[in-house]
Amino acid sequence: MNASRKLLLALWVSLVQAATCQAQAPLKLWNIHPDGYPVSVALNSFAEDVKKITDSRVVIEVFSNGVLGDQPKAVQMVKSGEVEMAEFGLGPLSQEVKSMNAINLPFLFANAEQMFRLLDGAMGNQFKTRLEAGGYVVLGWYDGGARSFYCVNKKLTGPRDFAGLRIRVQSTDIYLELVKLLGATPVAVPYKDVLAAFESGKIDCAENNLPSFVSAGHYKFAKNVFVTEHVITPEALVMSTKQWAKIAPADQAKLREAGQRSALLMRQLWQKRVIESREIAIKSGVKFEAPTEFGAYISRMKPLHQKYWTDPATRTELMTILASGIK
Ligand code: BDP
Repeated sequence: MNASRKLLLALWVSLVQAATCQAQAPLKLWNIHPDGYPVSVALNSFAEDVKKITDSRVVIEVFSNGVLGDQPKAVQMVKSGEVEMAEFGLGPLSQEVKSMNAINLPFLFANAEQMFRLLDGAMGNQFKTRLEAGGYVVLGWYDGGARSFYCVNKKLTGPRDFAGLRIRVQSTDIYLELVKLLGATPVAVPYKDVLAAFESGKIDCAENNLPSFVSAGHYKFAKNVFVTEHVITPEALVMSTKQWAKIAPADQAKLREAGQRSALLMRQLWQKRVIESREIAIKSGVKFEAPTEFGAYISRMKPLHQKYWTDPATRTELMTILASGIK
């Protein structure tokens, strides 16, 4: 081949490459949280990381603040492949893969380390396999924090105080049951609408972790926090299984590496954010109260625990958790 032909060929190859790159639309990553929140920071860093390590073969655009829709909608969009990626709380994912309910039971873990020891090991890998079959490839386990109750005009000090309260929950079986067992009425409201529900008086209380309590503005209404830490839960960075199949195996491996790195970053940022959120809340007049003993709450949860202990879908996981000697 003479020199001018070689040059022509090289030019043609680079034109084709450029055209292919342009044709590749960025993958959409759904996120409910605002900029600066640990999840958002970790997702942006994930997107940058992926672009770099795949030489821009995989480009991700993060859509924060739930601009693509609320969580129930996002779950469906990821499953169908309409949105390629998302960072979800465990609730919707355990509706898909029943065995995941095991790690979302109330008063199971004392801290996130216990939970991550299991999730970063064989149990987490098994959940990943099942979730993949259900439509979600897990790229990293994020921290969903320790969730506690908070109310407007009502100070909770003991189990009896829950009677008759309307408490916002995610539309997930465990949360609905948990609130009922406390003697209150669960009201399922999407996360984005909780603030308005407080404002309009539709709910008396909600439950969440401290960073969400503050970043979503709930602390401006609900001035009484009851630190039950009833659920310590993970979240997950996931990719639609349908879209995953379109990624070359070498790049899939890179996405997994970057996902894990982003999860570790998120978990670090989380600790700091919890402390900062508590300070912001205290400064604005929020009062924190903690139960003096948990026996009464745990015994109220018996039917919930019994249900999942006898369910074959969760029994093995619960036995593994018990055998891991977490307490
Ligand atoms: C936040 C979680 C988010 C949930 C939300 C909720 O990060 O995934 O959707 O709570 O309560 O803490 O709905």
